[in-house]
Formats: sequence, structure tokens, C-alpha cells
Amino acid sequence: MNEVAARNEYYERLAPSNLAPLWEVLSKLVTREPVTESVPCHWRYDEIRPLVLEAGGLIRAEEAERRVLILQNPGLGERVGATETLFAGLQMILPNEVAPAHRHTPSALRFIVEGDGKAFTSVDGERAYMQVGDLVLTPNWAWHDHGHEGDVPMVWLDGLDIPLLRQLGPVFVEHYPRAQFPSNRAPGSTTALYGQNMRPVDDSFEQPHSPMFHYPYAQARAALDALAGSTDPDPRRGWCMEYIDPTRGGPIMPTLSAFLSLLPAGFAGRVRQTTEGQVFSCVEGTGRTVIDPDGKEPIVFEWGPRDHFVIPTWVPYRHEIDEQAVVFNYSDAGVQKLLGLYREQ
Ligand code: 1HN
Repeated sequence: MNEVAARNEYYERLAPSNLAPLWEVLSKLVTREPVTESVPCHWRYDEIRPLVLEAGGLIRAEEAERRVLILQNPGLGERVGATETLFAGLQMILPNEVAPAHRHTPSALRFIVEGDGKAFTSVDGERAYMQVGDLVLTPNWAWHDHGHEGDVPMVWLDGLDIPLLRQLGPVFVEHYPRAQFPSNRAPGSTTALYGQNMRPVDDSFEQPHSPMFHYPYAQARAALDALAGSTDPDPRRGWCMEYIDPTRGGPIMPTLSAFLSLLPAGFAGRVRQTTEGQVFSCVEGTGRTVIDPDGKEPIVFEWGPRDHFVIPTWVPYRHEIDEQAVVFNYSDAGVQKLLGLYREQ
């Protein structure tokens, strides 16, 4: 028997004992640089909006529990996700609907894409009425439901850490016995306590996420203008600010980091390559994101307001801006930094 045949015969006898030879897979398992199955991906809002709205005629929010179209990365096959660690979806809620109260271990953020400010998310009994561009958090194990008191559909981007949690294991959900969690505080109560650069001296809040759960667009947008008035833009990210947990100064939640960037007209960004996987949601302006794979045709995403796109781990990309743009994005940068894994070049 030659060497190859002898090895294969040996491998066949290993398999029934649930054994396998590492040396046959080692170079695929530990690579010189990150390798991902998820691929860069772009969803144009004008193409998918009719499909998002159509769901409203096919299933009610109550029946769906959450009427969400998954932004599914085609590279991940049957695994639900926008990247290896991040879920992305577009949720739609119609006037007078309720998306019933539940809580789960996956952490979630919502970034409002379309609507009139009369729909709300209730987080542990406090409502956040949502305007376009607002960021709303529902951290690990917080009760949350959505309601709508206005007269036009509301659509938002849901970002969750579900793929990461499924790998780690601890995925749990609990349904509240009634559709809505009882209101127990006026809207704005949490911001009044934690959003003023102060906190109560005897504060007992010790969760590993931000106590704040509503980050209005008007404030974030004003902060970007102030930054633009005082510094030059970063050559890769433009004027970029991170939404923070005011009690720690770090990411809003351990597994999800969120950012808002202002990119000036004519900006020709340098190439950025980072280990974080990223989901982008465009708010204002137009531009393109160019991915130049080694020796292959460049991939170009021409985007405008309400478009979404994904840049997986270690994919080099750059932004070119036509009209001044504001772009939101979320990523797994925070959890990578906690683990000492984050790199960027
Ligand atoms: C969820 O609970 C929400 O609460 C949205 O709005 C999207 C995707 C997967 C699992 C749970 C929500 C979700 C989700």
C-alpha cells in the first residue's frame, strides 16, 4: 500500500471513533490572514422597499412576533446572518400594530430608516418614540415591545449579535404574558438620569451595557457637525463618532458597537482594512464604496439614503463621496477589543 492509501485507510478507521487528523485541515483552520465566508453585499432601498411594505399585507406584526426581512449574506448559506457574528434585518410596523413584549439574551440595536416619530419601542417599561436616524438599544434580557400611534409605516434596521451568541451557546428568549410591558416611567426618564454627563451617586446600575437606550439623531448629527468644525476628517472614516455607554465611555453594548460618520462632498477615502465585520445604513447623501480584491474586478456599491451594505472582516474598502453623506454603521469591534483581537490597517 502506498503512503496516501495507507493514510486514507487510517482516516476511515478514525471517523467512527469521532476522531480526525488535524494535519489535514490545519492550514484551512488557522490562516495567515482572516478568511470569511460572508461576502460584501448591498441592498438598494428603492429595490427592496416594495418587498418590505408588501409583508404588511401578508402577515400582522402580532402573528409574526417581529415582521422582519433578514438582510441575509449569500456567502453564509443556511446560517442566518449579515456577517459571521452580526444579524441585520429590516423591520416594519404599521399604525396601531403591536410587536409583542419579549426579552432575550441576544443584544439588539435599531436604527430608524423611515417613519414619522409616532412609533415607539418600550424598553423595560419606558417608551422611546423613534425618529428617522435615531438609535434605540434593547440590551441582553431587557423587556421590549414595539407600538405605533402614527399613520404611516415605520421601518428600521435591526442589528443583533445572534450569530455570535449561537456560536457561544447561551440563546434564551422569554415571552411576556401580555402584548405590552406595562409603562412604568415617562419617556425621557433614563436620558434625564444618565444623559446629562452625570449619574446618581448611589447608583446601582452595574450591567455591562449602556443604561441609555435612546440616542436621537438630532444630537448625534450635531455632534458630527461640531467635530467637523474642530478637526480634519480621518482619511478613511471621515468625521466618525462612536455611540458610547456614558458610565464607561466604551461601546454601547459588549457585543455591538455603533458609529455615525460625516463624509464631505468630494471625499476620496483611503483604503481601510479591519477585523470588525460591519453593517452600514446610509442616512444622507450619495457615494460609493469600492472593494478592490487582489487581482479581481473591483466591487462597487453605489449608495444613497436608506441603502444598506455589509463589509465582512478584513475586506479592504474605501469610500468615495459625491454629495455630503451621513452613514451609520454597527460592528463587532467592541467584543474583538475586549478579547484583544481587534486589528486595523
Ligand atoms: C427581535 O426580538 C427583534 O425585538 C428584531 O424587534 C429582530 C431578530 C431575531 C431575533 C429577535 C425585536 C430580531 C429579534
